[in-house]
Amino acid sequence: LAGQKIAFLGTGLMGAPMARNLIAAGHAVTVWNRTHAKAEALVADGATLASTPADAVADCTVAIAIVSNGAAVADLLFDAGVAEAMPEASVFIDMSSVTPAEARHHAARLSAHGVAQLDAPVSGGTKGAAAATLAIMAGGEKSVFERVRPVLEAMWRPVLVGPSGAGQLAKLANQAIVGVTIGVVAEATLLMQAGGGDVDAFRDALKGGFADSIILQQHGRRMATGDFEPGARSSIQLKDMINIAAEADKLGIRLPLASQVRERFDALVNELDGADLDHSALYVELKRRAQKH
Ligand code: NA7
Repeated sequence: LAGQKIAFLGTGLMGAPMARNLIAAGHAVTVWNRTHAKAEALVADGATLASTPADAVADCTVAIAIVSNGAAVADLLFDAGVAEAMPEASVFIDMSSVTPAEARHHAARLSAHGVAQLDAPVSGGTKGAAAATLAIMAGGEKSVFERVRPVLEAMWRPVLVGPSGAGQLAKLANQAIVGVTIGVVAEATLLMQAGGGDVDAFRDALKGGFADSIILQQHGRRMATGDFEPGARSSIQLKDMINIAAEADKLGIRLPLASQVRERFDALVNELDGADLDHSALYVELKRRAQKH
């Protein structure tokens, strides 16, 4: 299935390296981004530039979007005319993180245009996107999933987790683990620092133990060095934490740990001006909280 005509909408922090990997896998990739310069940068890698999202998808077999949230996806699909312009029997893969309800709603509206949707949000951050080692959680029909699986494999490991919306539910569960883990890695780092321990040696010592994780190593390192250049923005982690709370509410369950962490991300974004800092900057908010007066 190499050589698909792929339209790629949204070449932000995640989208740009993902589009590069699709080109490297031998697909013909047409790119569009709201801020045009970010899409233009991919022409040197072999992408074709489209001037509107509708133009980008006009003769595609598969369209992929990875934009900020569900409202941005709806803008593209229904205001910018993507749903209308998608060829009959093409597949729209939404790799953005949106709510399960939004995913199901978009899928239903697209099917009226003869277009199938797969929700396929990812985990692995910009490093995973660049290295083509993204975990991909897909929701939709099995036949559609099988059709586009080779395309997704250019980005790593797609797994079908259920019907439409299930990929987004898995992503929310994933983000609960990410958010809470970042929080506890920050608290562990603060504990070590308060007691005069060497935090770099600490992370090294924990390698391979029960508490080891990519978050301990990658995000913990950022906390130690104060490097909060965004790999994943705090504003986006906050969106996920809000969506987790809303979904839990809808399902009638309480998630007290995720809810604590949502409040801390809210403070980071809205009190400390941290929207565009990496989500590991939760450390800064927790450090502020750690000071006893
Ligand atoms: P970024 O780097 O903030 O990228 C967000 C992208 O979404 C970027 O291309 C934006 O265009 C685009 N965007 C945002 N709003 C719109 C609207 N209304 N219409 C069209 N395009 C829009 O985030 P990431 O790459 O880290 O994350 C993207 C998704 O992956 C997100 O759902 C995460 O949760 C997971 P811009 O360049 O600002 O013009």
